[in-house]
Amino acid sequence: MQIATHATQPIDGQKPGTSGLRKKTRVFMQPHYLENFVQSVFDGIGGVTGKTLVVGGDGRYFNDRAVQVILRMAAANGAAKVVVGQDGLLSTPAASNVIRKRATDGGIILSASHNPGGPDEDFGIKFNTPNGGPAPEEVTERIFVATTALTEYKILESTDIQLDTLGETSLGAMTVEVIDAVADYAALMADLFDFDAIRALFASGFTMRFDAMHAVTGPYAKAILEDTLGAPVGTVMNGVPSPTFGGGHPDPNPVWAHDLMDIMMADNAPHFGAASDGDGDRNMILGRGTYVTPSDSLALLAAKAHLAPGYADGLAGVARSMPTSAAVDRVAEALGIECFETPTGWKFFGSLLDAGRATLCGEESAGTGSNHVREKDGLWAVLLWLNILAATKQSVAELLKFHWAQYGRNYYSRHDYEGVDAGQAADMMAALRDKLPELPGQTISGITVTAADEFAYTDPVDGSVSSGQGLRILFEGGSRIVLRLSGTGTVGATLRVYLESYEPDPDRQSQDPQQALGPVISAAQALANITHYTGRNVPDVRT
Ligand code: VG1
Ligand code: CO
Repeated sequence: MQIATHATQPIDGQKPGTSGLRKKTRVFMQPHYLENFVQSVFDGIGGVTGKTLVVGGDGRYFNDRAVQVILRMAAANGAAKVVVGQDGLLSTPAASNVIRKRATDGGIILSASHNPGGPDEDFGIKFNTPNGGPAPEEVTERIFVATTALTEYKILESTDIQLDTLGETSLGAMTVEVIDAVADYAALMADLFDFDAIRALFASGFTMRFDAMHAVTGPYAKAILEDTLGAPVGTVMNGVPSPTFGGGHPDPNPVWAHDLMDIMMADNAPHFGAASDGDGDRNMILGRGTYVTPSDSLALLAAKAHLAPGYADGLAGVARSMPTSAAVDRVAEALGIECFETPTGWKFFGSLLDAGRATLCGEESAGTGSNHVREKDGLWAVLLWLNILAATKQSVAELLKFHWAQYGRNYYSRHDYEGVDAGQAADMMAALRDKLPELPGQTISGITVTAADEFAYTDPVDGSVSSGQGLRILFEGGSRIVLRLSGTGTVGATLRVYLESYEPDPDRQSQDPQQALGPVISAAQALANITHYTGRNVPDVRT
């Protein structure tokens, strides 16, 4: 087999965003596009000579082709070994686990996560460092710099490598090991949770529905929930991964997981419902007739995690992304543990987890996870909920109600304006940024601003600084508006408006969130002139 060195030139815009490089699939399929980026990843991490990498993806369209290219490029660049999930599949948390468990030099995950898949939809690629976590900004910056100076890439000329059979094969001088995508991950979950108690719960007639949204978690959920924990066959719906996710958005929120929502809001609903996203790192939690916001889920899990064997010693600390509601802050205060507020994106939790400062982390975008891996983990969150339900014998609705009665309720909603004009969105943010200094003391829609700033973060462990992480306006009584532009979209700009208010009175904790947030929603409109800049009267998605 020959190593071919292809001359190439830098391609514009290969800059990783919130979670890796995401583009239209057809962009990735252009000549040299994928190869350029993969070579830049290798160059950006100091080469891969003698290294061992993990590769896998969420099974979306082009996953199979991209894996073959990465294997041949790794071989040509002198890697010793690549560990790859069977058929090129690995959920993001499972990949994180394999990277850590085998003490490898990192991994490449192919996914555009919750974005739809297909030839006309989205594809993505991200590099995870040896701790199993998303590359921090310093590393993604080095990769980006490499993309801007690239002159050639190396690839081994070979036929496709068979990825459907477990075991080791050679590719040139490199070893390819095909592993069961589920086994190591399932073993880790069995270590963390009381599987006997969850088994007993299902045996007692407890029912649930897990919507894998035609994405990568189907095989994981079937193996764990149905085959191991005894949930009836059919508990997992949409459980066969499809390259186009059945034509939907594999985004576990009430809008895109509406089939599951309908089931859970019906009279004879199962006791528990959950969904996960394209690459298996997000989760949506539902009870009978009850939707749990991700921010509330994080807070409740923090309050009850000690009920699971893996967290019986309690939590060292918790961390949430800045736009996530302050519900978990109240739990941390009651527990007397540290609570960190980080920029959006899982990469910012890594140093806190590595340093043992945080045990649980979460984001309002349906991401929850812990120190068991270095990614958010959808199925993990579902199993922790199941463990808590088994231990408390309470329903999801009861758990939430008692939680709010104890800590107060943080009403929360995110309004997304998708695919808006990028220039207009930037203008809107600039205009609001200019206004921030004069806002404190002003009363808007009946609520008074106490502080307004642009969020910047200094990592308490490594001292790295990240600025420009979202505009936030705080009001008296714990209400808050945050605005930021998405770093995962592939068309125009997506504006995210995060809305929050705090209600300590149990008699006022069962309002409709959109109603409870009314003053905050009108204040956001008034302050940012959203309709003017986006041309929309209403958001595209409300979660
Ligand atoms: C979104 C979410 C963020 C999440 C990121 C990756 O980013 O808001 O919380 O970490 O997606 O999630 P943005 O920049 O579009 O707001 V996933 O499941 O892609 O890996
Ligand atoms: Co994801």
